[in-house]
Order: sequence, then structure tokens, then C-alpha cells
Amino acid sequence: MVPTGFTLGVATAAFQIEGALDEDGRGPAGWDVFAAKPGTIVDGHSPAVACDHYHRMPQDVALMKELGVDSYRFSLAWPRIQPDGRGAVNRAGLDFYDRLLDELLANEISPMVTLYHWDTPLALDEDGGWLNRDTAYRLGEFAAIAAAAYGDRVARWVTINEPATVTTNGYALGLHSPGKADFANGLPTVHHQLLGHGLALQALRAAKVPGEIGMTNVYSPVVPNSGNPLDWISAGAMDVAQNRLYADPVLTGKYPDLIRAAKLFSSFEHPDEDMAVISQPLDFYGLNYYMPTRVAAGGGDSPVPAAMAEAMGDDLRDATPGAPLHIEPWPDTETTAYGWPVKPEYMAVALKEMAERYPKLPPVIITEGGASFVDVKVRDKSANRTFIPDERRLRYLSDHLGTALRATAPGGEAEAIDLRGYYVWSFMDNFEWSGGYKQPFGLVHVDFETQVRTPKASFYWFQELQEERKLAASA
Ligand code: GCO
Repeated sequence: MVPTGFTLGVATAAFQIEGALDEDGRGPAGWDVFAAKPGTIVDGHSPAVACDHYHRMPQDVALMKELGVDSYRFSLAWPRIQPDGRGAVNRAGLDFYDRLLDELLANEISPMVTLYHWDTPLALDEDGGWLNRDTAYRLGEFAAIAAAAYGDRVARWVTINEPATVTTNGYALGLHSPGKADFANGLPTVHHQLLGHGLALQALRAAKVPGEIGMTNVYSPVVPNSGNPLDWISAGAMDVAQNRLYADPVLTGKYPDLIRAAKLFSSFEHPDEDMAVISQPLDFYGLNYYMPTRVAAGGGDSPVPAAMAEAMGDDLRDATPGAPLHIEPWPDTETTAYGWPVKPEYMAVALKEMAERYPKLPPVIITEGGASFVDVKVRDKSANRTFIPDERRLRYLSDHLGTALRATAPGGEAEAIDLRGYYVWSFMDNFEWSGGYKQPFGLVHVDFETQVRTPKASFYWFQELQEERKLAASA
């Protein structure tokens, strides 16, 4: 059973769906420039049009209405509202989200708004982006603008989305905007994003918005590849680098010891007052769960773990000479189009670990979960319609949601968690960052040539779930 009051929703992000990058006074984002560079996006795909949602918003909301979702999570494009990331506000940009909010409410869909989902205004990136402490204050200012404009209509706010991905992909590996591949100096971007979260939260509270306020971290349980102690050490370090580094400050007011011991940690300002701002109470904690991570020591050639180990400092390097750690494939495991392991049972592990680590955890909302699989269109001539039998996505979603509900029900391994909702990533296929249009996550198929939307089998499954509020027995 889906508990009463549990939110079933779908999620998107502005840069991944809107297009219209040069319209109605939108300023450039760092991502516009990054994506235009050769070699950054699969097959040179461009985000310029994406799902053309900026022009098709009413039809998209109508489709959401047909889907029957309780809630829609979307993000505000910061450069649309504040083209330079500071100072002047662009009325036409504000208007777009005004219309979207009104459209949602008219269709009885509850809006969840993400303030920051990675499309930093270019002017801020040119001043150092998240390496610059000032960007945190700019996000606080942006939050105040959003609160004044939309505070009356937003049910739930997410201040920032997945700071871990911004730091790792954007500043350590150069896979995302702003394209910096310098892990050794990436740590300040963690602190500045978390401070930005805290300042945004403060601004929303100061504006007395009636909606609930939270932030979103991705969480991936880390498992050592073997009983070898070096694998365990590596897994522990990875867990810190990818999970605890972002969750501990918010939920406990303290960075993990491993991080505090790193030389880098003393290279930037992080006074106690910051920690108080970062760890202010939340109305909910947003968790994105996609997959677990399997880690082994040494011998790897993946740049990810080597760079992470560098950031971790000498302890880890000494413990695991050579390439210090690497990500292992899971044996006998189905993978998505991205190569991500499909492990629904780790959804429960993620929730259990969160409950154990953070006794003061507020209610949790799974703000994203989903899978990319290549879809095939089937023409049903007799009914004169196209059908997309995305059974694997449907199963992924139903297994993960089912696991989350069971784990947090009375008697479940994470029963201490008050789970309030699950948002499918994503409502429709979209611009999957460096994966371009090659990683479809949608319940709705988008033909990027024609912009025709076609609901997939998973759409109809989710529609039925909304009506019945009950998962099939097998799930
Ligand atoms: C994320 C992102 C999404 C991605 C999704 C699939 O938070 O990582 O919110 O933008 O598209 O996770 O990779």
C-alpha cells in the first residue's frame, strides 16, 4: 500500500528540459558555454532546444494531469530570473514560472521547486563559480527573490540539488560545467554549496514562506569488493567522499573527521558560524537514490577514485599505494543504459544507513530515482497508435518504490525513517548533461526531432499506481 499522504511525483530540471536559452532576456549559464565546447557532450548534442518545454509548458502540464501525479518537482533557471546571477531581476523570466505554478495549481498538482539545479549564471562562473565563497551569498539572494515571487504557491522547496555531483563532475573531473578537472582543489566547492544551501534556507525562512524547506543529496551505499582490509579502507574513504562529506555537515553540523584531517581543509574559510547556517533544521531531507557503489583498493585506472583519494589526503594514499581505489562492476547484475547497476535492495540499505547515522533526520522524501534504458517504439496498427514497452524501467521503479515503502513501514529495517514521498526521475526524456539525449529516463518518450511526446508503459503503470495507491504484489 502507498500510505495516505505519501507523495507520488515526477521530477525534472530547467536546463534539461526548457531550451529557449536565448529567449526573453535569459542570461547565459556556465552550462551553455560548457556544452558548446567540442567533446563535452555525447555526439555533440546541444541543450539549445531540449524538450522545448519553455514553449510547450501547458501541454506538458496537461500530460502530468493525465498521469495523475500528486506533485511535480522542477527547478528555476537562475539565469532566466537573474541574468547576471546578481542584481537586476528579469521580469519575463519570473513570469514563466508564475505561469507554470498557476498551471500546476489549476490542475491540482502540488509544486516542489528546486532553487539550484546546476545552471549557474555564467557571470558567477567567470568569478570562480563555487570556488568563490561569494556564490553562496548570491544563491541566498536568489532564494529571497524566489520567495517573494512564488512563496505563496510553492508547497516544497529544495535549496540545492546534489552538490556532490557538482563538485565531483564539475570541479574534480571536468565532466560537467564549469569543466574543471582539479580534484585537489575542489573541496571549497563543497563548503560553498552547503553554505549556499544554508543561506537560501535562511532567506526562505525570513520570507516566512508557508511551504516546507529541504535540500537534496544523492546517496549511494558503498560496499567493499572483498574482505581485504584495504578494500574496506577504500570503501570507507569513498563513503566519506561521496556521501558523508555532504550529509554530515547538514545533519550534524560537522564535517567527517577524515575531511577535517585533510590539508586542504585548512585552505579555505569555514568558521563555526558557517556550520550553524549549514545545519539549520530542515522540514524534510531530500534523498536521490540510483545505485550502490562497489569499491576495491589499488590497481584501478579510473580517474574518479584516484582523484578522490588525492582529495582524501595522505592517509589513504599510504594505505593503498598505486592507483588507490577503483569502482568495481557488480557480479551478475543487470545494468542500465548508463551502465549503472540495478540493485533495488540497496534502496533499503541507503535508508537504513541514513537512519543509523543521523538520529535527528527529519522526514525524508526520495526526490529522485529512475533508470535510463534505450526504448523501442512499437507500432500497434490495429489501434493506430505507438506503444513503448519499457518493462525494465517500469520494474526498476516499482522495485525501488516497493523496497522503500517496505523498509520504512513498521518492522522494516529503516522504520525509524518517516518517508513522505517518491519522485520519479524523470517525467520525460531530456538532456542528460554530458550524456546528451542518449540516456532516456522519462515516463514520457520525447522525439527530439519532432517534439512529439509518447507516454511509455511506465507512464501507464504510474498512472494506475496513482489511482489504486497500491503496488502490484510482485513489487
Ligand atoms: C541528478 C540529476 C539529474 C540527472 C539524473 C540522472 O540530480 O543527478 O538531478 O539531473 O539527470 O540524476 O543522471
